Amino acid sequence: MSKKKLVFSGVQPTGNLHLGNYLGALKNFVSLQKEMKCIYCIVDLHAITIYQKPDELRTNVLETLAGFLAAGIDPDKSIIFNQSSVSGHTELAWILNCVSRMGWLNRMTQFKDKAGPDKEKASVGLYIYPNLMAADILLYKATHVPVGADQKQHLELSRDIAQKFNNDFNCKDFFPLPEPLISKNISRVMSLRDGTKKMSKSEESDFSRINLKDSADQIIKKIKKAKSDSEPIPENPQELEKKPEALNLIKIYSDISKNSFDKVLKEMAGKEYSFLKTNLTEILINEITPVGKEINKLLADKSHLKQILKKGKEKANIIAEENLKIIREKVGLI
Ligand code: AQP
Repeated sequence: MSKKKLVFSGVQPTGNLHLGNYLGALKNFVSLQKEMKCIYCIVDLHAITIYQKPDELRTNVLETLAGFLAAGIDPDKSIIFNQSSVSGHTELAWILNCVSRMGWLNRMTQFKDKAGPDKEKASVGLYIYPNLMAADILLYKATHVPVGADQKQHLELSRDIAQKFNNDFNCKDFFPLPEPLISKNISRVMSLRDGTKKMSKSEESDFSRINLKDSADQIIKKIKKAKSDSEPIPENPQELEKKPEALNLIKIYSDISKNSFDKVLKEMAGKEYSFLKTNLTEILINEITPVGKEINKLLADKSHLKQILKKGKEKANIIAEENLKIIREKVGLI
């Protein structure tokens, strides 16, 4: 098996990037650039599994790219491109559709969440999305995939598909079994309004999330309105487990301030949530508003952004075509 480590991860261009994407994925993407070769993809084909207005999709691809760059992903170190520009993703996805099993897809909880109560009305693309995700990763024979905890199940499926391909086509170790890299401190940032739901771009209320482009004023208002608790902050972490919104705020504070959860809880115990909120607002403004300003600055030069995507596509395509040539041979395609 190739021992070369390679990172692949993707983000959907479905709207403003938020604190969940930033802490759960982007910060990890940035730090991994120091250790390994990385490929970061704007997964527009995943986005269209739910209808997107074409003009908005085009805008969102560039917004997402600007978010990557503003967070610190360096196009000279990492390959950055949009998924639909490398056709190997869809070709391999078809091959993997024929390897993956219906029973495996039926277990995917994200489909159940996103399809809602009337599954008959969901697109077929939404159902087979995890096979495309497996293709994204395996096309480059990536070994490591930084994701938020919400994507863990899809990554396990990618491993199952890789394993079955290797068995079916008698090529032990051809596809590496990709490993998830999940942020230890905060793997799932929750909604500011409902601590049982993850922070998400598609949640209707903008007060449920901190967007990377939020102004200091918006951050102040959102944290002020964020659900917490009427009683002081408890000392005991088990007490906090019963208060998911409060727990979420403390975890966010701990992650951004780079202090352990236990240390933060010790410091905050017995204090009112307003104390935590004041401190949290301050570090959020310091961390997030420079990223937002940089996104806006980058968006002012769209041709520069398109050039980065073009260069990234060319680099990605070379690796994809090399691997696909072997994959086609293994499957028996002439
Ligand atoms: N709340 C979150 N906490 C931690 N990590 C998160 N990620 C997303 N939300 C959170 C991680 O960000 C990466 C990119 O996610 P995505 O935008 O491609 O897809 P998603 O998980 O479907 O994100 P959203 O915000 O919920 O988008 P919509 O609303 O459009 O479906 C992934 O690594 C993800 O784990």
